[in-house]
Amino acid sequence: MRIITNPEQGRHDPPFEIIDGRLTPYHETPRRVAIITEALAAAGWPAPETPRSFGTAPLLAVHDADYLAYLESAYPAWVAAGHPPEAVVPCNFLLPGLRAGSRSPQGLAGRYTFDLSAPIVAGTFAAARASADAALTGAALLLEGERAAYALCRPPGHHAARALAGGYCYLNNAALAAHYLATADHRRQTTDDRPQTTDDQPSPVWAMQPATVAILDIDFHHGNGTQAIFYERSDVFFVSLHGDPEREYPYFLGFADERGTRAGEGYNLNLPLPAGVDDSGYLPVLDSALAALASYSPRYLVVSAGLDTFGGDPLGDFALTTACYARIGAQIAQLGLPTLFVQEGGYALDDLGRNVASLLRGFEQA
Ligand code: SP5
Ligand code: ZN
Repeated sequence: MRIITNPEQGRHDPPFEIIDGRLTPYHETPRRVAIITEALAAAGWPAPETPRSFGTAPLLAVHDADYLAYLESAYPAWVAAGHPPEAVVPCNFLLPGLRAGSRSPQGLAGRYTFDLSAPIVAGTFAAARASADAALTGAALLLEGERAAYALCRPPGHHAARALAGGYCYLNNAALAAHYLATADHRRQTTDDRPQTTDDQPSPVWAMQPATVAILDIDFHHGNGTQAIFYERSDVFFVSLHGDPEREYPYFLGFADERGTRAGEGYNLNLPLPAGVDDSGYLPVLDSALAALASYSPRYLVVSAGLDTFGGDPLGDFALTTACYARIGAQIAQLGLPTLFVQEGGYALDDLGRNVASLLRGFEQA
């Protein structure tokens, strides 16, 4: 399978984060890409490809324009205001009962960020765009007929919502790819020169029958951003296995009773799991997630591939083994769908490369 990653992604390298009240070196480091790239090369995969540039239009389909403008301008505005050059990190958060008026660098950071793990440095926006381009290129490869692709994204994306950064995420790579796949037919029809429909004409068939896409999120943490982006939509089905938010980050979404609203009702499935889940506890739950996904009959599959479910991960409390990722990959392959793997979390640096290789090899050899 083809591997896509962009050297520009390395420009995002924040110095620290604050976890559980402690100042900590940043877990989501550029070394993660080097580690994965080296492991895949050692296991015989072809060299990674550099993504195409998709520009701003696909980003605007998923994220708000004012949020994108913030991501682009936040660092220079922060430094110009005399704040320390290490990183943009909010001290205050815009919570219910407070007013969104302040356009100061601190006011905007508190409005567009939901935790202390999404610092913005000079290269953050360029890196996030490069990462999004990798995911969009993977989606384009599926549209061109590839069976599968692996977008080696970082920064990751699944915690980022329409206008919120958090949890190492700025642009939601998996959501961008899923939306791109779901609207491919529509784009094909509207970018040719056939007459546009007017109000008194019936909608054309392609507008009534969008391609359906499923997102399977296997990162240890619930993909709150992806869920929120598609919560009212029926053309993208979201299913996630993750640490129960009753005890784990992101705490405020990811419960089993979140099933989607309005047109999206029934198109969101959360499977929160207890601490210590091992291979034998995880794989049957994955089976049920895949059964639900298959009954939706999607045309494409996007996998938010986090490896922080590994037993040795510093941020997760599951106990999966390297061998389990091959079985996860094989089970996913059984669906027989064009599949895009999008890299999310995974912080056990000594094992991360082997775990990714196991997942992709399991998929390819199924
Ligand atoms: C993409 C991704 O995986 N983002 C994760 C961000 C998690 N940030 C907060 C982690 C809180 C960890 N809590 C302590 C765990 C000790 N077992
Ligand atoms: Zn995670």
